[in-house]
Amino acid sequence: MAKARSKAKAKAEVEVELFRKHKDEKKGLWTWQLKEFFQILREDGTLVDERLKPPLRDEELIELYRWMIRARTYDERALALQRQGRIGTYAPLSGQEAAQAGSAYALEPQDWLFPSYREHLAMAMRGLSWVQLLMYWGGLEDGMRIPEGVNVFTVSIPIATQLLHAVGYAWAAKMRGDDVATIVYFGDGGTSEGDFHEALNFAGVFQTPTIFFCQNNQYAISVPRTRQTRAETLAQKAIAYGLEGVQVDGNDIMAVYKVTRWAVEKAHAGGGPTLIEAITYRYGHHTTADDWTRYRSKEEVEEWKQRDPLKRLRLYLEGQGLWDEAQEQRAWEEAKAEVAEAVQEYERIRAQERDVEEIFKYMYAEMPWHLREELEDLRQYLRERARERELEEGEA
Ligand SMILES: Cc1ncc(C[n+]2csc(CCOP(=O)(O)OP(=O)(O)O)c2C)c(N)n1
Ligand SMILES: [Mg+2]
Repeated sequence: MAKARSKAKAKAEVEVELFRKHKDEKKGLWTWQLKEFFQILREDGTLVDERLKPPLRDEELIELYRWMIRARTYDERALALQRQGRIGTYAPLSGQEAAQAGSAYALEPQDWLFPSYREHLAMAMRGLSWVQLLMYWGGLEDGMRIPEGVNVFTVSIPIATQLLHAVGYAWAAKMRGDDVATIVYFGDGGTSEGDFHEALNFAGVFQTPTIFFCQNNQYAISVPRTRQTRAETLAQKAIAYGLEGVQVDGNDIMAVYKVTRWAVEKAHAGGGPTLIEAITYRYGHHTTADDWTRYRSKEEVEEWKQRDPLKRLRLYLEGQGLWDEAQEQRAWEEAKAEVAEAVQEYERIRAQERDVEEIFKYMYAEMPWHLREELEDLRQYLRERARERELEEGEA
């Protein structure tokens, strides 16, 4: 075990050297950690430097590409379901597939993932089904009853609260001597929350095995990144807390995987936390309750689509002779069928009779007295309403 760890550490050091050397040609020693933008796979599907390619097998790259296709398919379908009133509010992820797939794939099986509300792909890759995700967005409480063995926490709607959960879990694991790291996802806007600073500070002091994964998608609803902070990068915020911070091309799955893998290996080897800023973009609305045309130009969105994470990996795979048009078509068809099946199953579950107890029952192992009281109040209210309705109908 110790040997494996020191080997992993040595490997991580080599990789760090590679990043530095690669970047040092232009700027100083610290720049790759602070300001430089780490990229391996260019927009046109070629590699910046052959030596930077992460140790992923061809089949793994294909599988990652398939995951991104599934996610985009799910995203488009979920958006349509919301417009048809078949699920509630929905937060689209399109554009951020590489950031999520590359980072989630870098984890060890025993690691834990703490999502915000946009991490459908990262959650699915860690074992949560599309059906459960649809249940959550459809307002069914048990959508977030995470199955045993799926190391994913529940969705966090309050911005940045999940960072503290991830640090707390990692700290507990460290105290228990468990070989577990945590990864937590948040946005550019999340870095302005007090919770972000508390979490990074605590993680630095107690050297918790935590990967802070910021998907900088340029906006917090309508607020652009430039209004979030005067700092040149979000990654550099790590410095104040004594952590390492890396800025990576979030639309480049190879770079995201490599940097996250380095941070995961470091965390498991006792090297403490890392802040990763993944530069990316959401193509769609913040949520279905938003309208991006009010604060972004069509040109801006089109420009980002030139850096599309799927297109880039597809070009690479085609260039390597690993992928062709027929496989492409089949992959989209398979994804469509998979998502359609999930939608069908979700609607079957949604049509079932449900009890209001569900609203209260999943927060605690045993329902505390105040929730029991609220549940009784609600039942009482519903009984009264039903009686009133009967009377009204009787009179009519
Ligand atoms: C504590 C808190 N304050 C405000 C909100 C309302 N709110 C929801 S999403 C959001 C913007 C978050 O932006 P960012 O962190 O960049 O994440 P993104 O949605 O872009 O992924 C805000 C302000 C909230 N959910 N929680
Ligand atoms: Mg954002």
